[in-house]
Amino acid sequence: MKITALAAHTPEAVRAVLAARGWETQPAWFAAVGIQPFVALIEDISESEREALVHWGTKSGADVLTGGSGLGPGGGGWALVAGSTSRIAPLARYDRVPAELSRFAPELGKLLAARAEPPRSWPIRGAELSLEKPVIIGIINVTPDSFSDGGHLTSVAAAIEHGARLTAHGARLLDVGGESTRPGATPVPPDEEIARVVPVIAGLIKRGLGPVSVDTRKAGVARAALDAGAAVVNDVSGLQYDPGMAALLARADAGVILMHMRGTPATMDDLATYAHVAPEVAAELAATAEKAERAGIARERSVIDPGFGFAKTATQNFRLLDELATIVALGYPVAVGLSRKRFLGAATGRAVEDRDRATAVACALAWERGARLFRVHDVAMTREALALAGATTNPT
Ligand code: PMM
Repeated sequence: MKITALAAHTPEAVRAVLAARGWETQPAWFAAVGIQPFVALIEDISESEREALVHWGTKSGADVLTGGSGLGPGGGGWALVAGSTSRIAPLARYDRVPAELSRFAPELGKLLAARAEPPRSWPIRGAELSLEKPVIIGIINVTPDSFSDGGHLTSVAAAIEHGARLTAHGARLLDVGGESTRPGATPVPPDEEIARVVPVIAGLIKRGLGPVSVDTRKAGVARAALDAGAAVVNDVSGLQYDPGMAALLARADAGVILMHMRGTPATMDDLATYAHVAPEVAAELAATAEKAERAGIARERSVIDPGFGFAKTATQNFRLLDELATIVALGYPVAVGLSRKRFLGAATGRAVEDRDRATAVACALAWERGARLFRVHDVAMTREALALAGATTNPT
């Protein structure tokens, strides 16, 4: 007799075992995916829903842990439902569960569908970026005060040259920003921001570089950037800062990056209060993405970003990176901005100008947890780390 404990974090191990024993490709894959663990936290449920879940768990072989009062607006109770995906899946079907549990079916169905069919591409203006391979977004900050490279790109020509270098190193999108959003940074008037970013965007496009993204919270700046040829708007405020942004983006055919933050760069450090950071950021990002869709921005155009360093302490950033799958589970492509951030210095002891190795490793960890877009300063180093991560997790 021989017993082997297989790797459980990927369906690949089970698939390989079944394939080697003569299973057809598709059934082997479905069986392997069905065995993958699925854990859902269900909140605001009633006492009777809790009881019905416990009963269902006993019958179906899923683990169900519950607690809470069963009082309050939605019920106030909670349940953790855990087990293999195939055991949990019937809970997402009206026709397979008792009536008391049918309220959970639509939301669970969405989560299971998102996991089974993650987005494979991202439509932006004039292009469709495949997410099968990492999308590296090269940073071009044209600000006198950005925290990590501020002041280096003082002329339009230097910024365009920088864009050419990032493209040569493997960037698939160039993100041009004219306003620093580091903690405590002072806002830049829209005219000044436009004067900084538009000549660079126009210059990059004239040189055949890009596609180009504009990093702005302001609708007026986004409009000027789109007029200059930008294909993506990267709004670090997640449509919170400028009430005109959602309507502008609904009219444009651009890609949109919706980042999570609380407050503004001036106030965000005081708002880093979470009982459990990943589910709370996920819930706030889901609300932002729904707001975008309600405003008329096509769902498939939205990428979400948990906003590392924005209204998060170092410890919260580490938890968020480790639990990034909670954000990925929402079903949108996930972008991460880890480059040179302070929490990387907290782990490595390295100064801001010496954090590109830590950035590359953090991006590889994020890829493994499901992130597909990586906003970085040093494209070449991150590209190597992601080539390795991609070759490991996508062996075909
Ligand atoms: N971080 C910064 C600026 N823009 N955009 C997205 N989508 N995600 C981020 O994490 C993010 C961002 C701050 O970093 P910088 O000053 O080095 O550009």
